[in-house]
Amino acid sequence: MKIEAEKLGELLLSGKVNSAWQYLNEKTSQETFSSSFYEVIREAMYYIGVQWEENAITVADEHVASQVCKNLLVYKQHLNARQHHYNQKSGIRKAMFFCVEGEQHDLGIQIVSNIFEEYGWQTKCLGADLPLEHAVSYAQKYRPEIIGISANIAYYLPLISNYIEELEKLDFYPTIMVGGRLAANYDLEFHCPPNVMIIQDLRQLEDLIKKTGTVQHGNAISG
Ligand code: B12
Repeated sequence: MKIEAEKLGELLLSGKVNSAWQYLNEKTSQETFSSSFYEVIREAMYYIGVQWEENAITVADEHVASQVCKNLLVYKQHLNARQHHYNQKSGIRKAMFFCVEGEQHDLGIQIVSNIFEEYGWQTKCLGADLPLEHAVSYAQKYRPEIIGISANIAYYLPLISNYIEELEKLDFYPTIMVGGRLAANYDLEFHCPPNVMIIQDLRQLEDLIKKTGTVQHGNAISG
């Protein structure tokens, strides 16, 4: 995975969308879980993070790589939609995803939204930097079963708690799910109310979606 991630990282930094797409497909086409495709992207972006820490690249380079990633995710989403031929009528399970106000790291939440779509859910990904009042009013209108928030910078944890508190007041009791870099590296249970579902990685997420019968409103998975 390390070599693939570094190679993909370099392609992302070079801004070559087509080459990055080809390489990624080549390396993940044999995998059964579509999370493998996304995990290589995640590792490649983490490699880019290390390059930035070591001053080997600039913030502008990081932006280039992020933009290429966004293109890859949109293309993957487009292909998935064609392959799975979603039946919109049966796609009644709805989920919405976003990052809290100020949080710019939105590649992860787009990946999560893509994965839900692959399993036939109807999703809305509102991306980065969504103010609280807009998150609440959109949710009131859209009435998703699941609301997913991405947590990447520790500084935003108190804000994430505020969002959860407000979203838990919604009268249709959506399940609130939190994931992201912080969920994988910290014990987020201490920062979130007990009913919030904390997801550490994509395998856990895919397992959960497959067992959708056990996703309960406003509650943790019961197995
Ligand atoms: C790319 C990047 C940026 C881009 C973001 C572009 C974009 N549109 O996303 C830009 C250049 C804008 C940026 C800005 C900043 N960044 Co930055 N950035 C990164 C970098 C290199 C990669 C992040 C990324 O895209 N990862 C790839 C995705 C796919 O991974 P992911 O987000 O973890 O998501 C995966 C899982 O976590 C999960 N997931 C994610 N969300 C959710 C949600 C749910 C519900 C679920 C179930 C799962 C889930 O699914 C994904 C697939 O596995 C990281 C390095 C790193 N190690 O993370 C730093 C990093 C996150 N950034 C950091 C910092 C400090 C900043 C800045 C403050 C300074 C700067 N570098 O300019 C600003 C702050 C902006 C802000 N206010 O948010 C720090 C954060 C440290 C901390 N204190 O927490 C990091 C760790 C770099 C570092 N080593 O210091 N950054």
